[in-house]
Amino acid sequence: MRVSVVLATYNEAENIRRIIPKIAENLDGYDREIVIVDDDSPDGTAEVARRVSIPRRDRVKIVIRKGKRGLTSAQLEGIRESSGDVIVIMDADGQHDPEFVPILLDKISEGYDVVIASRYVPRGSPGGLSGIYRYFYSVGACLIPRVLFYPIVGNIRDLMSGFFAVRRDVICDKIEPWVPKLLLEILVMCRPKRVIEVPYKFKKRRYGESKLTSALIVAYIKQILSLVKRTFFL
Ligand SMILES: Nc1nc2c(ncn2[C@@H]2O[C@H](COP(=O)(O)OP(=O)(O)O)[C@@H](O)[C@H]2O)c(=O)[nH]1
Ligand SMILES: [Mg+2]
Repeated sequence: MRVSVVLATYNEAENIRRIIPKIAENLDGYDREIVIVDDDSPDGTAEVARRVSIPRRDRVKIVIRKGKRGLTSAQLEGIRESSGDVIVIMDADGQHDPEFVPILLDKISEGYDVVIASRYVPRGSPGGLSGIYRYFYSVGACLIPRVLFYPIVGNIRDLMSGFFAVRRDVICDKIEPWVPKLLLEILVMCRPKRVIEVPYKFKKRRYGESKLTSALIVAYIKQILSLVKRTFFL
């Protein structure tokens, strides 16, 4: 099994400096690469990534996109640029713990197509979400697609997770790059058969700021509407 860890970054210089060695350490022994897709961050994230990757240059690929923004489109670009048969999607800001990646990969080895680090199953926790408002947004935002797409996603609780492992062969071409939530798109549009959640305790962002804005909330509502249209009306 070859593993590609895909990290989309925007202004994560301090975080990327720490996470690259940690991922490398935790995936020691795996056939793996790290693919970073940076949208030309003004804080020099890509340069920092390049510097900390020098000792492991052959296994870190840095893609810099100019004049483009957007998390999912960056992640899709990373997937296209990667070569693993298993992809791990995670954030670079410290909220997703590299120590958890081998746990996700163990489940892939057991035969699952998608393994989700889940905040909303027993022993999982959304602890690192900044504030009660974020918490309700996240819970509410999960509930809507759970109800709408119940026949497709069944009992999966954390449809909004940004931390998961997926086999490349289940990623289909029906994913829209403008949507904010890649996992939801994969689950609803690509319909992987074997999906499992593993409890995960969400961490606090280490440095820098969240990019969650009201524009992203609007984009999320648009994603749900678009999924409804593509699922039930096309
Ligand atoms: N390349 C790229 N990465 C992004 C963009 N927006 C967010 N990210 C990255 O996506 C990850 C999650 O973003 P974050 O702001 O922490 O979202 P939150 O956890 O929902 O608050 C981080 O690694 C960000 O640097 C973007 O427009 N382009
Ligand atoms: Mg974050």
